[in-house]
Amino acid sequence: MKKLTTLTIAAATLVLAAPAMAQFAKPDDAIKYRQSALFVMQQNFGRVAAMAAGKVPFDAKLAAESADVATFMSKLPWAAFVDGSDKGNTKAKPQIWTEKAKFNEYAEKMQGEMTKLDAAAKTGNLDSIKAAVGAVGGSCKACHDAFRM
Ligand code: ASC
Repeated sequence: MKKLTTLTIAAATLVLAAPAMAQFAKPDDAIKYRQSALFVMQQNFGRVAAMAAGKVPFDAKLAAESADVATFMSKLPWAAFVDGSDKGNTKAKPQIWTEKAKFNEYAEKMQGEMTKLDAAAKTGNLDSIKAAVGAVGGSCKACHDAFRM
C-alpha cells in the first residue's frame, strides 16, 4: 500500500511537471522552444518520409528509432504557444490564440497520426509506414494552411 501511494505521488508529480514547463522567461524563449521541438520532430519524421518515398533506402531500425523520437517531440511544441508569444520571429498566425480549440484539434490530430506512424514503424512493414507517413504529412499541412503565415 505504501509503495502504491509513493508510485501514485510520483506519477502525479510527472503529470504536474508538464504545465510547469510551459513557463518561459520571455516570449522569445517560448518561440525558440516550439520551433526547436518542431524542427527536431521534422528532421526525424522527414527521415522516415524519405524512406517511404523511396528517396533513401529503407532501414527498418532507423525508421523505428526516428518515428519514436518524432512521436516524443510531437508532444512538446504546444505548451510553448503561450500568451504574448504571437509576436517576434514567428510564423504563427494570431488565430492560434483566438481559435485555440481549433488549433488544439489540429495539434492533437497530428500527435495521433504520429503515434500511428510510430506503431507502424515498429512493425517494420513499409506499406503501413507509407500510409502512416501520408496521414502525418496531411495533418502537418492542414494545420500549416490554417495557422501558419
Ligand atoms: C514535412 C514538413 C512539413 C510536412 C508537410 C507535409 O516534412 O516539414 O511541413 O512534412 O510538408 O505536407
